[in-house]
Amino acid sequence: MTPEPIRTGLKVDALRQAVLDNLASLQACYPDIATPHDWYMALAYGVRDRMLARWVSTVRSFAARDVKAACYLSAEFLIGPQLGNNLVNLGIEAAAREAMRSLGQDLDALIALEAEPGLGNGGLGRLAACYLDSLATLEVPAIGYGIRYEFGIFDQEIHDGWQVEVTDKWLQKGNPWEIVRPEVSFYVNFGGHTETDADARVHWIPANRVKGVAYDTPVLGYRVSTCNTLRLWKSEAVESFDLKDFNVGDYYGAVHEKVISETLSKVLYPNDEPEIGKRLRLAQQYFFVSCSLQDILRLLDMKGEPIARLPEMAAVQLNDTHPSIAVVELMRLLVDERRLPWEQAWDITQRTLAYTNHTLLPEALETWGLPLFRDLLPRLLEIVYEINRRFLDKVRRRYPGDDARVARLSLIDEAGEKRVRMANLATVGSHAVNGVAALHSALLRQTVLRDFAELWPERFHNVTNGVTPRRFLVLSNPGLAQLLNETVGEGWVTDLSRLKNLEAHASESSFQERWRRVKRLNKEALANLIRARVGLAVDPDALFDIQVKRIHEYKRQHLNLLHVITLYQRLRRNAQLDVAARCFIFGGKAAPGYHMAKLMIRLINGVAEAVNNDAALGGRLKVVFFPDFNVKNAHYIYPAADLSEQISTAGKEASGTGNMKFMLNGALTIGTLDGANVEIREEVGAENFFLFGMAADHVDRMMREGYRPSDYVDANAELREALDLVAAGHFSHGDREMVRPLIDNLLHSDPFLVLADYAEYIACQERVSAAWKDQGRWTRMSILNTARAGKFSSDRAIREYCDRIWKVRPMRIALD
Ligand code: 26Q
Repeated sequence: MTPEPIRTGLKVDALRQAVLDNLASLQACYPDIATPHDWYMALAYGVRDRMLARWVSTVRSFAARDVKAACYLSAEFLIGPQLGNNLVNLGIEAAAREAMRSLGQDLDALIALEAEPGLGNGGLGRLAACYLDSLATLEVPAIGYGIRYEFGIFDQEIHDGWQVEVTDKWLQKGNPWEIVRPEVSFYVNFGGHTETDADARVHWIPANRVKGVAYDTPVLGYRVSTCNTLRLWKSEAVESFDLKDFNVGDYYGAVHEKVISETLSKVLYPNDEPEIGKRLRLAQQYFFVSCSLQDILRLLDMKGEPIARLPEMAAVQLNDTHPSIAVVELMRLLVDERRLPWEQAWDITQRTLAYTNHTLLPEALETWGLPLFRDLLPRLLEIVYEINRRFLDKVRRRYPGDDARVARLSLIDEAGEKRVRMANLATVGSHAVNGVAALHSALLRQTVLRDFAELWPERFHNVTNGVTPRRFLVLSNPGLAQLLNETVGEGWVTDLSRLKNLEAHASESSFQERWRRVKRLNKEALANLIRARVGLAVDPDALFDIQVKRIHEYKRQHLNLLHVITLYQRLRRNAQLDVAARCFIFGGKAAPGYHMAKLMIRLINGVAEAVNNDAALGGRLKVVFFPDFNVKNAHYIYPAADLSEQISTAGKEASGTGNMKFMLNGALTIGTLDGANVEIREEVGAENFFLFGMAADHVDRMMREGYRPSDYVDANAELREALDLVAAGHFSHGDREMVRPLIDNLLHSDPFLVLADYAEYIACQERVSAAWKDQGRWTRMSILNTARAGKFSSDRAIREYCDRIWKVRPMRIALD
């Protein structure tokens, strides 16, 4: 038999030879002296080689054909570690394992070495990554556009119970997955002023100019030849610009400008950050949007297509308002640079762009003060005004005399300091607007974008979020994946609805036994990790009750904590009480400037210290704060969960996607009627979901009619006792001052109705405990959760975007 080619062969021998070659020619070493990192790099380059032929074929097919592509613009792509995922999608995990074993290396250890590309905050960034996986798997021509942050989301350490932020140096040891394309680069202007020439043409005379350089990462679909591109922009200084044109004689001034240019793609901003880095954040947004749109127009030119066909060739999706400056920048490119008439440019812009909203929280809606906007992007502000003038003229004609409505619809908020409303801008400039879960989309139409929904009801859609079963099941839960393969066949990986066929086995005791065995091994793996990271022993037989997500008051980690404290008190009162062993696991980062969230982390750790060290509890309760929750750690966490905490105040969590990852891995949900929980409950059945709490309309009514948190404390002795214990410093070494902001906030304002939902939450947790005692019943419910998770595949979500919003179709890639 002829041996396989070394750079493309998918069998053990070729892989083994490729790794040895790479060790020598890329890492400049040999097996005896190679470090684990050398082995990792040698393998990663070998895997990348195997993706390249597919990548090139995909690009070539796209360039040659008259097909439309989806362009996903997002300030965040939380792609997670790449090696394991690429092995899975190529279908060579077993071969790679064997090849590395023959070289004396453990594949899992190498996978664990990979740095996390933390280019996102949380749900929104991870959603973008799941969507790229599904687009490639569904063979849809697509490109993701974003920023190549040098520093991603900070790493979280816990010191004395407090969060400490540590810079994330993910690029320090090199990134084998990216390919820099110095020739794919664009200029982006900032500052200065505009001038109008004799032909009424506007020229933007910028004060500064930055270059964006493309860094490409291949995104391979699962067992297909489609390999799409994630194109991230790095900012660089434009040497000649500063030195020759503007800073003549001022060498140090020029170098300073250069430093500023290069800071544009330096760091990812955390959400929930009050007021810091505003100017740089807007500059980042404009920078990556301008590079991306220029690139899209360049690709159109390369295909020989006229500019008028842009909407037939590209669907540009705006992932929240972060890229919504695209509405204005596309108009600028079409009108100022391509010299199109305004009306035609506007028609093209609207038909090309679509906008996804991810939040209803008023404080999270992006606006930019006019002085900053004008100073940084003078030409764009002029275009915003022109868009607004034409838009409001139409509104006035339709609603004569309705000034209040005009003020609400305006792109400019005129109350107080004038600000540009980015959600209004995105809505006006798009042909489609969608929310991310049914409830969220309905509320969006009724609240934040109500006037727009009245104006253009046909523009509004819902696309419920989804998650990729490749990363969140095949890769991270191989034991369960194997059991599913044996039970329903392998088709579920790309057709998640096939998990339905598990239902027939849900009550079979032999199948239940195997199901529990898988969960048990996953819990042991997480327990080992907890021992290594936190130094705490937890019992894999206990109920693993998990809440992992960003720390935020609306997500109500403190409600969960009040339950822990309540159980703690009950056990301290009566050690004989029959309480099922539970291990409460929390994880998540707090924005560095969000003091209340950081205090919540401190309190979780304080409760953990008290609970874990109280001998009277007989080890029945354990509390863990798992540090540095990220995609890599998530691989161990979701598969080990028995209970998924989805307890946000109804109406506040747009969708949630962690809820879907837990469900897919057989966790039961305790949750409110919020975000996608509503649909999860519909799919799994009310009898398999632990529901509690006020519904969104009730929350809304209560907040409007006046909510008195103290009423709930007066009515509930256990709640009072729990709050008193916290207030007395029981979980803060006697420090009452430390916890005061949290207690005061709950007692005197409680904007997220923690106290109002407490009693129902505790009662619901009692139903959870009762269900847990009957392991047959629990296992059946667990199986049904996985069986009915089909809807929450990102493949389903992407099909909906393709059919309803983008009008983009798959394109088969033949390997050359
Ligand atoms: C904004 C301005 C300045 C700096 C940062 C930001 C910023 C960055 C990230 C604001 C928001 C985000 C991220 C938001 C997010 O993750 N939203 C979540 O999106 C998920 C996917 O749709 C939903 O499932 C979650 O419900 C939603 O909270």
